[in-house]
Amino acid sequence: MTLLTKLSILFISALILTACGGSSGGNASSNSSSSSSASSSSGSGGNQAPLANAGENQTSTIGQVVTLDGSASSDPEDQALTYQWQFSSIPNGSNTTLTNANASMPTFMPDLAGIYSLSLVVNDGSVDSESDSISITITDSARFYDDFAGSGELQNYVSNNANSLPDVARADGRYRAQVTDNSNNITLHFNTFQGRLDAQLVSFPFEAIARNIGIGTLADSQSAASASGNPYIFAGLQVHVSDLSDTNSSHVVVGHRGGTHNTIEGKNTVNGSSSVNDAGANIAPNGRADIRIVGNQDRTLTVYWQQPNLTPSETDDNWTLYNGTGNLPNSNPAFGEQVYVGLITYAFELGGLPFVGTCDSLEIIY
Ligand SMILES: [Ca+2]
Ligand SMILES: [Ca+2]
Repeated sequence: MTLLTKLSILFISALILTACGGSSGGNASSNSSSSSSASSSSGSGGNQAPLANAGENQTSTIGQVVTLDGSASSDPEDQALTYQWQFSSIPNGSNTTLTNANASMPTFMPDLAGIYSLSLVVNDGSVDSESDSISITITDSARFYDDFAGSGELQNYVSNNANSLPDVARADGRYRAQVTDNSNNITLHFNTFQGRLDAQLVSFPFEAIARNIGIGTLADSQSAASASGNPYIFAGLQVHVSDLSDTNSSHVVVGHRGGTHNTIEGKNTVNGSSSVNDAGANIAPNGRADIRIVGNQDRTLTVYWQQPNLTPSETDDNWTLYNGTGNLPNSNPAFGEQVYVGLITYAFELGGLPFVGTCDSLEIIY
């Protein structure tokens, strides 16, 4: 082959590549017969490049699996896409890695607080997209803890309907809600009734533990309140939608439920309509139990209880799923990302009054 022939071939090849757009040499020869019609296309041979969509920026906490979502990526010709995710920056010292980096929805486990930046490139079988980027901001998980140390008013709570139960305080290291008046069922939590809630605003996922919570006498919160007359009197934990005027909540309370004494009651209230059941008579023989509510990533709740573990730092917990499943009756409300989680004490009508709601400590990790 003469030098002139070689130069001619190179020149002709260059013309063909230019006519095809030249962005993907691998397709140039196979599509050369249609090169004239592709000359105005941004891709090769009439094929347009796909569009990567790395999803919305997210915030989460250390130790919670983050799921990325590239499923809104697209291709003008609806060609099947492959995915290439990678970190563009992670916090100094992080050892995290992507799981399924070539899937539309890979995951990673953030191990340090900070910003995790990622890019996504998709490919339609012949052409790469431009990359799309996303930032995931990770914070330390937060912890609220109240051991009700000292005496005086509760501190650092949002109180809803505080007037319905005015006498709530810390008393020698315990929550003390004194119920002496329930006229017009003012303390009741049922259907559209909403008594007092003392709560923290937290985000899913979360875990809330109330220890030694339940009902006692005014003279001694650690003496079981009388069950004579089959009263409805309780104290426990409530999870409430972030709009406190909405009648959407779930709760788990300990006390007397009419003829079912010393029990744990579970309730879902959805748009002002309550579904309620209990865990059976005398499972909390002193009218008190430890209650644990896990708010899952999918905004459902899993409920546990145990006999009061009065020295939790020294003794292992031994949690039991509420009614074997951990589920409250029927469906819980459609909780948003944030909910209020806190303490309620309430009665139905006047039987069993006066009594106190009591609790040793409230811990919420979120
Ligand atoms: Ca395409
Ligand atoms: Ca305490």
